[in-house]
Amino acid sequence: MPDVSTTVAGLKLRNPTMLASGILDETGGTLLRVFKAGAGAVATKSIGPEPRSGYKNPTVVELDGGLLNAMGLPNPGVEEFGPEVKVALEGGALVIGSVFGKDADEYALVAKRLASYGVHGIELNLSCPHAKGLGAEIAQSEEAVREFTAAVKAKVNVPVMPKLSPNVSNIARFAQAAEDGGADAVVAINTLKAMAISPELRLPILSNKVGGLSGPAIRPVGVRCVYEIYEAVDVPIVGVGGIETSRDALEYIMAGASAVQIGTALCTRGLGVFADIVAGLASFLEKQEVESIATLVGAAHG
Ligand code: RRO
Repeated sequence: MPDVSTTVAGLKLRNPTMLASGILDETGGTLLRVFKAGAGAVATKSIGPEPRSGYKNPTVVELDGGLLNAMGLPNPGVEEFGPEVKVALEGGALVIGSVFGKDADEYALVAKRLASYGVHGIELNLSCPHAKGLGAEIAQSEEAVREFTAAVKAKVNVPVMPKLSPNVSNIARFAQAAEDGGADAVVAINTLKAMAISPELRLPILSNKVGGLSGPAIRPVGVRCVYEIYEAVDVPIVGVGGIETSRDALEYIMAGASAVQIGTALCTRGLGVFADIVAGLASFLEKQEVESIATLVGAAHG
């Protein structure tokens, strides 16, 4: 049996699939359900210091190649979220707590609180494509990425993984900034800044007008970003963006990802997507007579 396990920033995952932040991840029950369905780890919805209701509807619209969303960081706040993390951890899930805030101190405070609940790692959402003062600007500043990462690293003892934005001209420089700040891994990519307009209404469909595009349409962008980051940093990469099948996952892995996250595909393929991808990876390894998934990380770099 080929070895599909992977290690990311010291975290041993039974397989390289993870639940991406933003879907089925606001309660301990759903996080645990996704883990039991086969995910190697689960990332929580991005959690801030206080409860937030998010934007008015419409917050999501289905497009040809994926989903466009502007949820507006809805979340129960870090204090309320404690019992949810506990449910997921007690059920045996490997949990990555996703964090946002308005400044480096808030990120550090929320990360510290999540770490105190026992999460195995922290993902820093430095890349929400549309929330003013809560990600969109941080994503555009290499200095902010470095500073926020360092502030969180100083407060927690679990691995810290900044999630980077594709909405920049050179994502590799942002990955280097994260590495300089002490990141243990980087996650790439968040959604692409985008808009859809209703011709009948003559208006943008989302209440926030601008949102983030996810799903198969963005996969080649994500693969390119991971490929560029792999050549620029020494830390592990978690690839995300449009992965639906084992072949999609293999593209990211060969571009340089040690693990991959799956989000939008849960809407189109259901919870079975994790087991399907893992089975496909195992069968690919067997056919190619490769012993472990780890050997394929970065294979496309020649
Ligand atoms: O909540 C959102 O609207 C959202 C977030 Br925090 C994010 O990081 N990426 C995205 O597409 N939507």
